Parts: sequence; structure tokens; C-alpha cells
Amino acid sequence: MGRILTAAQVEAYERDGFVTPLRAVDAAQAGRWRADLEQSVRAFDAANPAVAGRRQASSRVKPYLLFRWAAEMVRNAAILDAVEDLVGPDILVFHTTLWWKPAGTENYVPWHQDGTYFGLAPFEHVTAWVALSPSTEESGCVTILPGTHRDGQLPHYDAPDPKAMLSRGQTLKAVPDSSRAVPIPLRPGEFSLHHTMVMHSSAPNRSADDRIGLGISYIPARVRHVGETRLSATLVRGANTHDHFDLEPEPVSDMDAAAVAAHADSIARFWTASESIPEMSLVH
Ligand SMILES: O=C(O)CCC(=O)C(=O)O
Repeated sequence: MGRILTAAQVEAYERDGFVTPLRAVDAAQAGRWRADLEQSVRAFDAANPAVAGRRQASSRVKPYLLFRWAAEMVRNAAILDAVEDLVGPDILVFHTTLWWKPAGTENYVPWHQDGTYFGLAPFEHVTAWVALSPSTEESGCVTILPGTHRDGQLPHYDAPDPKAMLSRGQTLKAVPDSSRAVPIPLRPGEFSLHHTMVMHSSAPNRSADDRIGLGISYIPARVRHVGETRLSATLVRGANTHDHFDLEPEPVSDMDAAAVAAHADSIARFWTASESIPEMSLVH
């Protein structure tokens, strides 16, 4: 038995490519994070209109470099305990996306594997998806095809649909048989963990509330980036044993000047790298 996951949960992750539901914080703390998020992200977006041509506004990408609520979330002890059970004690945050799907909108996430344009090797990255509002089938929760992480990296293409919420609309070329798909409902403060290669998607939000969650990409320090651009990441537990990334600073307060500069630098490097990475099927 590890720090938090039972042997059966670790086995389920290895077999199915995900484990759920787990609890990070109580509903009251999730509510405080949500309130801070809504206020701070709106303020940042007003001051920094989305980068032209991008589907994800800058505030949705690596928000833990800008905002205290996100810096606290990526360092949450319960989440880190569970991730440690899967990848060991030296843990970095490589990436994070704020998945904010407004009530009654058509935005959706196409079938994909997270690792497609990340350029990480080996494929050991784990995504913690942390709910800050009810994530239900009605609100368009994440839906996973169990066991597909064992199929390896499959070809994707960049879908032109602007309603697809991924940075490039990356979509699996062969539409999977979704009849075996499993919805992953979560209550505020709960999280799931999924493997970087497991196929997943999510449908539009048909509920009356926004569906808000943070997708945190954790990697063990031994994982490296295969591209030419040196990227940055945040050490959240243990030691940076392999020095594969420049370490990022923690924001002192929401959008302080150093935080804004570190965030701009980190996401600029990330976009440069992800655009120059061919599909990882060519690399592995
Ligand atoms: O939030 C969603 O609907 C999709 C999340 C996702 O694709 C991810 O966390 O990898």
C-alpha cells in the first residue's frame, strides 16, 4: 500500500488507465478556489485578450504560475500523495489547463490522448483532473475509454472546429468505438487521475452551471522532453533529480509582476515546443 491509493486502485490505474473518484479538499475549500478563480481569471482576461489564433486563452494555460488558487491546487497534499503512489517521490508539474466550460455552450473536447503533442518520454505523465463545480454527464464531464493507454500513441490530426477546446483541436484520426466509454463524474473538491495515453473526450455542457476543472499534468523527474526547446516546470515534491527542466517560481500574489513574466516565458516556450513536435508515434 502506498501513501493514499490502495493496491486495488493502483492496479485499476494500470489496467484501465484511470482511477476515480479521489478527494483533494472539501466542498467549502473547492468553493473558495472557484470564487478566487472566477474573479482572478476574469481580471487577467480583461487585461490580456486571448492570443490571436489560440483556442485557449493564456489564463487557461499554466494558471498555477499566475494565481494563488492554482498554485495551491497543484501543491495539494492529497493529490500529490496519490500521484506519488503512481510515479514515485520526485514530482514536477509539466503543464496545467483550466477547463472552464460555460453553462449551455457547445464547447467540447474531442477524443484524444494527452501525450500527443507534449513530446515527453517515457509516457509516464499522469493528469489529475480536479473538479471545482459539479462535473456530471449533463455538464459534460470527462469520458474515458478504459484500457486504451495500452494501445500506445495513435495518429491525431488538428480538427478545424473552433468549438473543440484543445489547443490545436487535436483529434484521434480513427474515431474510437465509444460504446465502452466510461463517464467520470466528480463533485467539487474531488479528482480523478488518468494516464497520458488513455483516450478521453467530453461533451458540451447542457447544465445550468459552468463546468470548471483543473487538469494538472504531473511527471516524475526522470521524464524528459524530446524537443530542442528547453522547457520549464514546477517542482512540487521531492527533488529535481534529472535537471530536465528549468524550475519555475511560485506566484507570491495573484498576477504579481514576476509571476506574469514567468508565466509569459513558460507558455511561450511551451507553444514553440509543441508546434515543433511531430506526432510522438514517430519518436517512440
Ligand atoms: O475537461 C475536459 O473536458 C477535458 C480534459 C482533458 O482532456 C484532460 O484533462 O486531459
